[in-house]
Amino acid sequence: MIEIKREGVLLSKTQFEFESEGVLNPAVIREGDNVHLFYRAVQHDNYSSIGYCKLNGPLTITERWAKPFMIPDLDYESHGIEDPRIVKIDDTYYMTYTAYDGVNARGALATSKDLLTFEKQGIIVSSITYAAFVALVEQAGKVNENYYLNHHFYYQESDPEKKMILWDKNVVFFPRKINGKLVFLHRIRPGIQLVAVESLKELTEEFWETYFLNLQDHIVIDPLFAHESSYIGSGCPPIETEHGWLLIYHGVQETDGGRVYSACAAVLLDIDNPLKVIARLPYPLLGPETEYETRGEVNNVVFPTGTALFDDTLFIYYGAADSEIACASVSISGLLKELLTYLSDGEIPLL
Ligand code: BMA
Repeated sequence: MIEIKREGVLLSKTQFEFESEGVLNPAVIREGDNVHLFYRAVQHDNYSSIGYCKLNGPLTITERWAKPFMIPDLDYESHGIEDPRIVKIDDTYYMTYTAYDGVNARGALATSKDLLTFEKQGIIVSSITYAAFVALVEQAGKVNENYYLNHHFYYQESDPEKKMILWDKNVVFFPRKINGKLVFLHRIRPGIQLVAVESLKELTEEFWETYFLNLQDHIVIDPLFAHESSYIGSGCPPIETEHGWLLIYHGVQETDGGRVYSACAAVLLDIDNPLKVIARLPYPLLGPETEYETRGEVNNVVFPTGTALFDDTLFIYYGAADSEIACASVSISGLLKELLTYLSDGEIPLL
């Protein structure tokens, strides 16, 4: 088993109204000696904005804003903006987040050239209804049946009008183009899927219809192990390594005591074809164990959303029990070595 070190809680809620209920799930980007954290700040009524703080090195806070960095100000995000992730591709920062309007939760994008001013680019996932999605996926019939059986609930039980839009969250870009294409992961329960396009303008509803008809070709991973048996979601932006893309994601298990976000497993994806899984860790990298991970706004949650690499040490930042932001560190070479002992079928170690 790989050893992971808890660095403890980094950020807690404050008296400021915008983050009075919790701070969690930060987008993380390292620039020189600094690490920027754009985090989900929750106020009364589960209404989220994005807060900001700056670290010197991986763990020392040197700046923290007393007001939100980004607020929800558009219709599609009227009940909050949640769970940001960030990468830099060429000279542009891509910040993705979940736009929540009180009913629908969909992946949205904002871009920036300087990390200070962001321009919202809108929803980048489909706005298909559950009913239409299920009809397409069922018709194709080649995917894990949880893609359609579980989803029947949303429109049969809760939405007789069949108007509810498919929840598609955890949109996470790869930090560079792959074969000339922008590539991002997204999550339609229960698995993690991948989109590769030359331009985001390609993402029309016609595009998504074809995509859903061939959904099996776009799934990177589905739940496999006990600790992720309910569903999984892309977590931190993939990290480029000599062995492939290292992906830290979250896995959810339904237990007698409720849902456990026994997060942080890892998977290695082929560098040119990230749909190809090279290796996958069969146990959680970090499950909820400490008081701050097991007790909070939502108990038993470790929700990793960003990393920063300092020499060989990978710092993983995560939401702990939907209340605080904590950090854990691991040797990246050690983690890769461990991962390569769990190769997917037919792979040969590159060591
Ligand atoms: C997800 C999101 C996250 C949260 C997680 C665990 O659906 O709402 O912000 O951390 O659930 O409660």
